[in-house]
Amino acid sequence: MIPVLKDPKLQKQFEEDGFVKMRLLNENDIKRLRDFYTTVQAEHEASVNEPCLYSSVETGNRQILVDTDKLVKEILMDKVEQHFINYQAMISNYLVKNSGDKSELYPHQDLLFVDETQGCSFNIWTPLQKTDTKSGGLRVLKGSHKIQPTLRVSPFYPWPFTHINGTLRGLCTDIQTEIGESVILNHAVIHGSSENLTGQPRVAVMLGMCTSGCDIYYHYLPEGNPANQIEKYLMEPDMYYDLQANGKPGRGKFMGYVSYNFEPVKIETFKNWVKKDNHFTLWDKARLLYFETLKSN
Ligand SMILES: O=C(O)CCC(=O)C(=O)O
Repeated sequence: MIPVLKDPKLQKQFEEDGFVKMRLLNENDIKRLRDFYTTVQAEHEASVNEPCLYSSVETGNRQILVDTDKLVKEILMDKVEQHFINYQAMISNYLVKNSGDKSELYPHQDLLFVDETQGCSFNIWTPLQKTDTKSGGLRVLKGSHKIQPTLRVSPFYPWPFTHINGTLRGLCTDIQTEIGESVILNHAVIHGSSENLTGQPRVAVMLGMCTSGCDIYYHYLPEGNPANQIEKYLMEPDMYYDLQANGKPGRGKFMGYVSYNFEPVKIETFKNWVKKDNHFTLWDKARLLYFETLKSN
């Protein structure tokens, strides 16, 4: 894999686990990001369709997206330059998780942006307050980006892991972050976030990144289209400002239709990954391979 992190140890960890935690920002940086959020908070909250988790994209306000991206990059890109190599930055967003006992985000993967045989794409996820299992912290299934290649399209598709989602959820590792820490998260790794019970919205900023030199794609499956009619677009990062409410790109070069078989991952494929993966204890391996029925929730 072409490295994206300068530190070989962190790169190795990122390749093996699918994520790595780093301290990139200081308290003043975080304060600037918080202060700006207070100026756009009302518009974020007014646009909430999804009661638990919402992002700047849902405001439908291009100016908010442009201004957010400018500020995030002004604050973050120096640090990115210090720690990353072979990268291109895409766009950034606020990602807000409301407080509530139904606010857990179940395991999923993020969209596919690049040909993952050639490079990778990832988020730099930076919460603006401490996070843990009671305040919307991230949860990651270490190494799960290696289970099998996947095409992840927008806005909806039959996720190939749904039938074992309950099992995956139980295998995730909770990540705690202090103020100023970021999680670098491969878009292909299975992840979610824990509930937020703080009584306050949990606000994070996310900057999308990918390996330099990779073409950036967006796959759109219009509601009702069969899986052999996925629209594939070649994108420039700023084209993500212009996604329409239904998820269709307003700009982007249409490359043609692609077809994909979204069939559920085979239990045998999952078990082969468990056998080979070195994140599990011997007991977990035995349990998953021989004793337990994998479950959907
Ligand atoms: O911010 C969160 O709670 C979840 C983030 C996430 O799942 C994502 O970036 O895909």
